[in-house]
Amino acid sequence: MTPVDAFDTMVLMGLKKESEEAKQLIFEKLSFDKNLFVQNFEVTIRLLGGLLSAYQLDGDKRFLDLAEDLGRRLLPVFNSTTGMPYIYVNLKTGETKGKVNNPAEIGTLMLEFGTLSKLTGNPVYFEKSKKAVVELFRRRSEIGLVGTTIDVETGEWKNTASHISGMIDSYYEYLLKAWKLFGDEEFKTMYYQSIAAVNKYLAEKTETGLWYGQADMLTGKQISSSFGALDAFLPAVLALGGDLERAVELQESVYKMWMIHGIEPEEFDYKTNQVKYPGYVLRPEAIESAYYLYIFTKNEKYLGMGREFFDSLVKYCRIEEGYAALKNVATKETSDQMESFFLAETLKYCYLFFAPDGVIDLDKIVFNTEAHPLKKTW
Ligand code: DMJ
Repeated sequence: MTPVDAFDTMVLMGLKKESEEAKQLIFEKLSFDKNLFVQNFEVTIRLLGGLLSAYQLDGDKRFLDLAEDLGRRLLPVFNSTTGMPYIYVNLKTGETKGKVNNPAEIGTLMLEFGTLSKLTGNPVYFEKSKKAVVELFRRRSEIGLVGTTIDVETGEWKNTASHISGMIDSYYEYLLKAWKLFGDEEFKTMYYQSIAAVNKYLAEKTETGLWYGQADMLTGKQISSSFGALDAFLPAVLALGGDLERAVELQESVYKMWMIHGIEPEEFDYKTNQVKYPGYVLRPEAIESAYYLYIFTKNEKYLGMGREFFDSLVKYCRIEEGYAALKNVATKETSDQMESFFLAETLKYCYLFFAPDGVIDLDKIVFNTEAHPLKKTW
């Protein structure tokens, strides 16, 4: 997982020796012929997305062959009655499990499966991942919100809490980005309808600024004022969707949350001002949003924000062996953990603030949710 997730970051940074080593390692050792259950969403965004962007950046066809082999093995996830995917699939047997899934894991497959179809000429990946999203969107409530969990066999909602946090977050991101990458207007309509409901029922202005909380998807009634590190993806998406005003306002709140302890907590209650979960697992979202705002506004303030975020990573998370997640952002106690998204995303966005012009052109590429750049070559 790690060399694949990190490969394009190394390429963009011009780390030739390291990327060459990673490439050799991938071709020598990576095999999906394993009797193993994997989580479709994680494998799709990290491995399938990583292999596709590796292919587009490097040109070696073996990356695409690996991606196609993986894509074929993941396809059985869509064999539910509704067409929405199961959570897990066995890479060898095609057996599936996990029928209670969530919008993020159902709706964050389109960019990778769609790109695989475009690059291989086989439409099946695009069609199945699109049907999954459409089926999910169709089941939104009358006021336009989705819940946290849904049974992919019956189509029945199991948890009706609506929010922009983990388990829903990147569903919105991919509605917008699927339109940007494939030019498919149906995604455009689904995104703007969905984000209107999110802004109406989940956004809230308090004396500390603009925040997004949680509400019941059926009634729109607020159930929690929790905001967290994952929610910080939204300013980037709002900006990409053209709503710079809300993006700027929300990024102010994200910055405030980061500054409570000099590095952001996983969860925070914006009404009580209490940190609810004090860990930091090296997440990228706050940095990613600052990067998008820098690109879209050209305001140097976001460059400064990027530098501050990066400096705090170095100050609190750098250890001899790499970078460590924090158990507690107040005490800065580290844990023995570094997720691969730290290399795929967090460091990539940090670097891009200061990268030479032209390394990334947001008019030509779309980042998947794991920061793998996908290029519209079709
Ligand atoms: C990443 O794997 C992706 O960004 C995903 O959308 C959310 N979780 C992590 C980073 O926080």
